[in-house]
Amino acid sequence: MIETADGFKLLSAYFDREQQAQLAEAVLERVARSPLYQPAMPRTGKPLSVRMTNLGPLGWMTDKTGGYRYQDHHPVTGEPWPDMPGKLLELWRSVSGWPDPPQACLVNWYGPDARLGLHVDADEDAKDAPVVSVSLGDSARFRLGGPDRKDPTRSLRLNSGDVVVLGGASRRFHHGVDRIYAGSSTLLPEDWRPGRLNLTLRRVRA
Ligand code: MD6
Ligand code: FE
Repeated sequence: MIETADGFKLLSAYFDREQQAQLAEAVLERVARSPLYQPAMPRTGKPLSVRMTNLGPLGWMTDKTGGYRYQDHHPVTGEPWPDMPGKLLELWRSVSGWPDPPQACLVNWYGPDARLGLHVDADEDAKDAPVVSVSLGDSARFRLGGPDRKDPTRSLRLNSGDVVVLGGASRRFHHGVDRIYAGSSTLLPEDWRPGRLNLTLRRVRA
């Protein structure tokens, strides 16, 4: 486990293989009902390489016309997002240090060539609640910087079962995913390989 004074935590192998498999099954069953869609950048409409869906009362999304936002329904099906699996609520209670439950779980899907540019999670009114993330499937190279885009960054490998907490000052640090190590995990069912799932739990409303 890595813990730094700025509130960043990496809980390596937080979930064992059996727990990862149970969590993946619970998430993929929900993704079957609330399918991944291709988000797009505000204004330009440039597609992101990561595909997304959400679980819980609110979901984060972005498209050309509406920009970055939270909404209570799937943009394609129009249905409410599925509930969050109990295991994720339990994880939040154990590691967030926050009294209220998460309101959103963003499900990010990375194929072997997907990446996520350096960004700050800044679309939440609840700016002080931590963000808790879980990685499942193939490993990724995660980049963590500082509050300023120009701050130096370091890279960390995130493996299946790892949990990251961005709390305290690190809640406003830049971060992104540089690459996926395709084929590094056998956790996910074959039709989901190669690839990586990342789940991020958040408080949204203040
Ligand atoms: C990812 N994660 O690991 C992308 N954001 O695929 C994030 O963007 C992230 O891991 C906020 C807090 C933790 C995270
Ligand atoms: Fe993020």
